[in-house]
Amino acid sequence: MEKGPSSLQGKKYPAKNHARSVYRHFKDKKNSVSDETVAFFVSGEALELYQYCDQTKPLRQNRYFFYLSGVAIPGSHVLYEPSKDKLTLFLPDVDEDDIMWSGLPLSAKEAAAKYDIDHVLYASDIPQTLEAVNTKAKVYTTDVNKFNSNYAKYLVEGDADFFYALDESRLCKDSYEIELMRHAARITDNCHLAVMSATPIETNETHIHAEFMYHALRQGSKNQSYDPICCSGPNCSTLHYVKNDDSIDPSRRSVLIDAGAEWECYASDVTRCFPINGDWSKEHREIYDIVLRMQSDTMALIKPGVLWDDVHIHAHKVLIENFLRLGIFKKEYSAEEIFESKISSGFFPHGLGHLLGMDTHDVGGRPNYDDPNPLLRYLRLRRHLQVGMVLTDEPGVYFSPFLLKEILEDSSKSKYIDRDVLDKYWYIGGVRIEDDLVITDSGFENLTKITSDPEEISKIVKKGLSKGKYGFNAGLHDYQY
Ligand SMILES: [Mn+2]
Repeated sequence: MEKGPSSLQGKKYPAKNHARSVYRHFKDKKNSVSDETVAFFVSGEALELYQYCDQTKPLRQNRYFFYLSGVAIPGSHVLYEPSKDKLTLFLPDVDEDDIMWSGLPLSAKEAAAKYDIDHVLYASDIPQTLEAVNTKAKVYTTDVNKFNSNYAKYLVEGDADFFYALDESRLCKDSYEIELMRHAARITDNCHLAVMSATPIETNETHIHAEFMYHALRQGSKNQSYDPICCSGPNCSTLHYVKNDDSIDPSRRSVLIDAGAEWECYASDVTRCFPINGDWSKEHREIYDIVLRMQSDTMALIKPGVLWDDVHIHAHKVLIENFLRLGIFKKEYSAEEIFESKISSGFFPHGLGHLLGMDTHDVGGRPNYDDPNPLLRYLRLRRHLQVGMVLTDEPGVYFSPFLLKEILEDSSKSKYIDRDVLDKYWYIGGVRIEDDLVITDSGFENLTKITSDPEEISKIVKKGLSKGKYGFNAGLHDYQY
C-alpha cells in the first residue's frame, strides 16, 4: 500500500537541494570559504537502551540530519561536499545477529533508489572518507556527541555560521515540505473532528487524548508533534497542560484540545475549543467570539513583508477593545491607556504564533525571551513574513489566577479591571484557536480545515451526542480511514 500524500508518490524528499541551500547561506556568512575548503557532516540519532533494560527508547530523528538526508533510519550519517555537489549517506553497519529480531535492513542499493542521495556507504567507511575530505576541507558538524564522537578529530563543531545556515535554510519550506505538512494537517483535522464528535465517550480529559491519538494512529501517524494538551474548565488556563486526567463534569463544560499529528518528521499544531454538551454558555461563547475575532483580524493582515510583531500587537488591541465592550475592562479608561499599561499580557500571555516545520516551535524565529516588554517577551517569531514560512495563528484568552495575581494585587493595574465582571469568567479557564498557515505571494494558505465556527462546532458535538455512548463501539465510527 502506498503511504502518504498522493502528490508525492514517486518523488524524493529534496535532501540535495536542502544541502545546496545550507551551503549558499553558509557562504553568505563566511566570506573566505571556497567550495573546496568546506564540507558538512551530520549524524542522525541512534537507538539507545534504557538503563538496566533491553528495551529501546523511542527515537526522534535529529532534525538537522533529516533535513539534509530525508532518512529516518537510526544510526545513519550524511556528508555533503560542495566541491563535488555530492551527498553521501552512511547507513549503519549490518549487524547479522540482529536480523532475526529486526528483519533485513535496507540495502545500499535500495537506499540509493529511495533517497535523494548520490552515494551510499556504511558507517565503517566514515573514517577513511572523512580522512580524505579533511585533507582539503574543514568538515563542519552541529556538535560532537555520542553518535559521532569516533570521528571527532575530523570535525569542527558548534560553528555559529553553520547553525545560521541550517536555520535560515529551514525557515522557508519548499513544495515537498509543504505537502508533508498539508498531510499532517489533514490527519489532524480528522482527529479534531473525531474528538468533537465523541463526547458521549469523553467523560475524562484522558478520553479526549485517547480519541485524538487513536485516529492519528489509524491514519498512519505514529508520532505526535508534541504532547497533546487536553483540558477542561479552569485547567484550560494552563498553557501547556499535559496531565490530561481530570474528569469532565457539567461544571467543567469548556474543553480545549491543542494537538497535532506528525508526518515524516513534519508537524501540525492545531487548537480547538468546544462545550462538552454542545451548548455554549454565555461567557464561554463571549470569550470564544473574541478569540475568533483576534484570529480573523490578524489573518487579514498576513502577507509577505509584514512584521509579525505588528500582527501580534494587533491581537492585543482586539482583545482590549472587546474586554471594554464586555465590561471586564472599565469603560472610563481608554483603549490606548489600557494598552500602554500592558495588562492585556495577563490575559493573553503567549505569542500570537510561531514558525512550524519539523519542530513544533521551529527554528529561525529569533525570539527575545529577555524583551522588557511583556507583550512581546514570549513571541517566538520576531521577523518579517516571507513566502514559504509556515506559522501558526493562535490567539488565546485565559483566566488564570496565577497569571493575573500580580495585576490584581497592584492597584495601578487592577484599577482598569471590574472584578465583579471578571469573576463571571474564571470557570471557563481559557480559549485558544490555532490554525497552521503557509505564507504565499498573495497572503497565506490555511492548512487547517477543521471548522472553528462556533455554530458548526455546536452541531458537530450534538450530532455525536445523538448517537449515544453505544454509537461509538468499534466499527460504528463514520470515518473513512
Ligand atoms: Mn502552537
